[in-house]
Amino acid sequence: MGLYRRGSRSHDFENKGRRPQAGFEKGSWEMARVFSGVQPTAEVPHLGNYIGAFRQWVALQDQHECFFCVVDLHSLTVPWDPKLLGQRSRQTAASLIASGIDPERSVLFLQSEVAEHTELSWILTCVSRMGELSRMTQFKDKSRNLERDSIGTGLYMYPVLMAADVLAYRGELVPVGDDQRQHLELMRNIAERFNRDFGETFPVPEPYIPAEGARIMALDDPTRKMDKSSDRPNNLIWMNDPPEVVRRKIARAVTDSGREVTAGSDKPAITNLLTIYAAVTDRPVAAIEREYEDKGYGDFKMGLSEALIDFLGPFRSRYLEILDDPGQLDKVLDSGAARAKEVAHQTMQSVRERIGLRRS
Ligand code: AQP
Repeated sequence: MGLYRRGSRSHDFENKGRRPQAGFEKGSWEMARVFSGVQPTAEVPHLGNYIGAFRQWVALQDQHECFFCVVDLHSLTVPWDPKLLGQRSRQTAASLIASGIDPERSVLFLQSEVAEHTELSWILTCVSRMGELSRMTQFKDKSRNLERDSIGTGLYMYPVLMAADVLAYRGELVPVGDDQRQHLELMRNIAERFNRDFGETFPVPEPYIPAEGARIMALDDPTRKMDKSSDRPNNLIWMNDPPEVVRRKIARAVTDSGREVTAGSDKPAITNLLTIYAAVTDRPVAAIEREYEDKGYGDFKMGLSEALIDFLGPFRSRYLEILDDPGQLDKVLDSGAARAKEVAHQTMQSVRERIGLRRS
């Protein structure tokens, strides 16, 4: 390896010692095993994926043992195109490297290439309860407009596969956006139940959710989350949006009444745009509020567009560069899968032993 440069941006989490910085949820890890994943449900991720998840992943890889996964099996829980899936998995892996994931420090792989995820998922299915799965709001949201008879079982079982993803590596810290909070709680319950019934096997994973930017909202509706699978193209900024598209989407972004550029519960749209601005420029929201004190929404939106364009430019060129060398990307994913398999295989040996899957 060694052909990929380090991420174009490093965030100020670096050199902060071996503990999660203040503002993150519980935990004080010196050195943890980190696991997280992203679904290949689009060509590239959106800005919400980056701010809510990837930028924490990039920072964590400096001091922790990290496993990052393109969770292609998860993407089968909603309708998919078999002709596109493989390509999207590759593009999503390239997006992670372009965002700053360094395959020399982090294990990067495709979920479906490590069969232990599905094996453990079945075992954990037998440890999970219908009641707890039925309470998952993401399942309720995604199945709301479907007839009961046509709701895919995969959508229902999604959080169990997610628990298997993390527990197969005995993951301790799970950096995710706020929408995954409830799934993390379920994962913790499953781990605790397994440990109680079969003996201490899994660490109980802790969520690692940023204090700022954990839920980036849609540009066209600040009451809804920025979302890949929405049918409203102006809800999001794709990581590879060209400058003219960024300018158009930001110009059309919903604002609040008044003209002051300030964050607050009465200004959900401007608060969201300020959060994005702060994240892509590594500045505090208060500094941006001060910069626009005597200016209106027009100037603010122009400043935000240019900040986004500066931020996304390096991503776009690295992403294309990585896709241009498919052999190198294959090497990264092959070696990632081999390392992941080694670890997951060991976990499965103890799981099988503990639950009695053996000839005796
Ligand atoms: N709007 C968001 N704000 C902050 N974080 C977000 N994440 C997703 N949306 C936001 C975080 O990104 C990581 C990868 O997400 P995923 O691919 O697993 O998909 P998702 O959480 O179901 O949401 P998406 O990206 O909008 O995809 P679809 O529409 O396919 O469901 C996760 O850590 C997630 O929390």
